[in-house]
Amino acid sequence: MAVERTFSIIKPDATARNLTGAVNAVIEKAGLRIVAQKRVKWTQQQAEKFYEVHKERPFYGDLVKFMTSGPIVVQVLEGENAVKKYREVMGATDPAKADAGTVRKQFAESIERNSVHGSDSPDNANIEIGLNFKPEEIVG
Ligand code: FUP
Repeated sequence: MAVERTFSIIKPDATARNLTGAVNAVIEKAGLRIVAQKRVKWTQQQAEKFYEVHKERPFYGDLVKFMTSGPIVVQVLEGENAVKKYREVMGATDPAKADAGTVRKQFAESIERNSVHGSDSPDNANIEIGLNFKPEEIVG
């Protein structure tokens, strides 16, 4: 398996509780390298575009509101099988269903305020990285 990249977000519930470093420690302990990282605040338009796939879902409006409610940390993670590995590190979307030791089990407040995002496929990782980083911002 070749080295792969995935896109990660540390969400507003986590930045608000000063958990950026704690989440990063879990990421790095799992063997993923943070090869790009910046703290930003998304506009409504950025959040709507990022979550476009969920546009018809009942939680879409609240999700966009939450994701623009405070600072987020966007990241590119690199490693063997990075997409799948980071999904495992994050745990299930609903923290009540997440395995012990995962980021969401340890830190998430609810299914919406669930601390982190990670791409669900290599194709989506490329799209999401492209929406949030210029190539020169990624230093592997
Ligand atoms: P995940 O890939 O685990 O982040 O989960 P999804 O792509 O299914 O959902 C994306 C985001 O939508 C979640 F992180 C939080 C939000 N969401 C809700 O707020 N309510 C739901 O019932 C499902 C998802």
